[in-house]
Amino acid sequence: MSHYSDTIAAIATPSGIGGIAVLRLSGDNATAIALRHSNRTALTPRHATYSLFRNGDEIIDDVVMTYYPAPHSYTGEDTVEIACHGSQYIQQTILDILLNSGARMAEPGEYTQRAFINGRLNLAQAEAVNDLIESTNRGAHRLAVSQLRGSYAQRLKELRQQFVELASLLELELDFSEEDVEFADRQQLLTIVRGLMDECWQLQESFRQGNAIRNGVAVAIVGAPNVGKSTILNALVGDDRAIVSDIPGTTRDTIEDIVTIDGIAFRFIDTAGLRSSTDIIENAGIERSLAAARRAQIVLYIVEAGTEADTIEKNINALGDAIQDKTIIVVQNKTDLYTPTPLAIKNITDTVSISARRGEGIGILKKKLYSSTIGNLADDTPIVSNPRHLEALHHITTILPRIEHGLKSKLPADLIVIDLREAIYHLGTITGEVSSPEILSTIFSHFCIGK
Ligand SMILES: Nc1nc2c(ncn2[C@@H]2O[C@H](COP(=O)(O)OP(=O)(O)OP(=O)(O)O)[C@@H](O)[C@H]2O)c(=O)[nH]1
Ligand SMILES: [Mg+2]
Repeated sequence: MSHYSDTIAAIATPSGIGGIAVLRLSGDNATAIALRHSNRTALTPRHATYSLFRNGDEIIDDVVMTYYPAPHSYTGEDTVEIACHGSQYIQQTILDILLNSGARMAEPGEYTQRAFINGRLNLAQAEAVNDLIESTNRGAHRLAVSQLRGSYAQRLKELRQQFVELASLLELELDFSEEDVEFADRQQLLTIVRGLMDECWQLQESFRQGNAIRNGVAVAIVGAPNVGKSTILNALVGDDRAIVSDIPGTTRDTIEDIVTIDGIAFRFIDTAGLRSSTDIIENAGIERSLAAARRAQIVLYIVEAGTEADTIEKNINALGDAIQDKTIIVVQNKTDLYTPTPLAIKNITDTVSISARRGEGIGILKKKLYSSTIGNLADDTPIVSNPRHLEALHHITTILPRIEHGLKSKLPADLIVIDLREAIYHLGTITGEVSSPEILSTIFSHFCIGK
């Protein structure tokens, strides 16, 4: 049974001229409205039916109508898709006619919202539909597909269900508070709380990666003047993007370019060489490279191969808070001239030796960039990419230790129940068991009409 009484209509394909365009009708009257304008008397479920589309006596177009009966359609409602010729005039005319025949114009994302309300998708999956439509690279696409399959939302839903049951048992104890009974198994609750804590931590951690996949990773290229930073940018981009010269201080402003490595967009920022200088313009450039390092997730610290580890460590430390908590990769450049030394430096994520001029080692550098972003995540590891989910996870991970503590110190059930209910609420906002009208309308307003 559908929860909506009205039938909605929209053009589902992008605006503009195409070979064909698809309009969608969804709701109880979808077939009735479609047949009113067809020369057919019935539509066979899941069959493509060739038909005229008429308005009274006027023939508008030859179309194909496909009928998906409830509840096995995308929205869970009776749905008819009308494929017409792609002229904008025809699309618009057919839409107007459908609206005049009793359909209502769909709101952005309303089809997916109905799919959610009718239980066809959970909320995380519904949001992933939009990510799928918006995915512009392989990484983002892979992410949306895995989220659409619902892996982690499904897992959280199960854990939430276990919480709900235990919370009910705890509440039951409150009704018998005189009698000092325990219905809820404290040990079982503790085990679930700990399992959930692990799960939430992992999901939170995965956000960094998920975010990188969706929005790209900023990589600052920093180091002393003349070590080959701009040459490295050019080698990564595969183009003469930045000016290279043997005069130290060549790069004075920051230069950026984007390179996609295995589906993830990396935004490289070449910066002015770092050194103390009395040249005012160069000083301004150095300030900018520190700012670039601050903005970046990954810092490539470039040195000439063979530079002493002590010197490198000292210079990196001098960057101070600009590189705190960053992934730092030390790149020993100019291996065609100098021999790289093994480096063991604290807080360094990785090292790599290259010759930017000859293009040697650039492939390895790209691999290291990729793996330090994605970590050692297997392809099917759930990745949280949705800021709304992250916020809910933050709430949950602050509540869970309280519950754990409460259980260990044998706090009364009524105190534990309060925290438990709160955790249950936040879990529900991810999977959609809890969904306020505001949450729903913000989510679905980002969708396009027709989806
Ligand atoms: N032999 C050799 N020379 C290199 C290599 N990479 C860069 N160079 C040379 O080193 C000099 C400086 O290179 P740049 O890329 O301009 O160095 P930079 O770090 O951007 O310098 P600033 O912008 O001045 O800070 C140029 O003459 C490059 O051709 C390399 O791998 N091998
Ligand atoms: Mg330069």
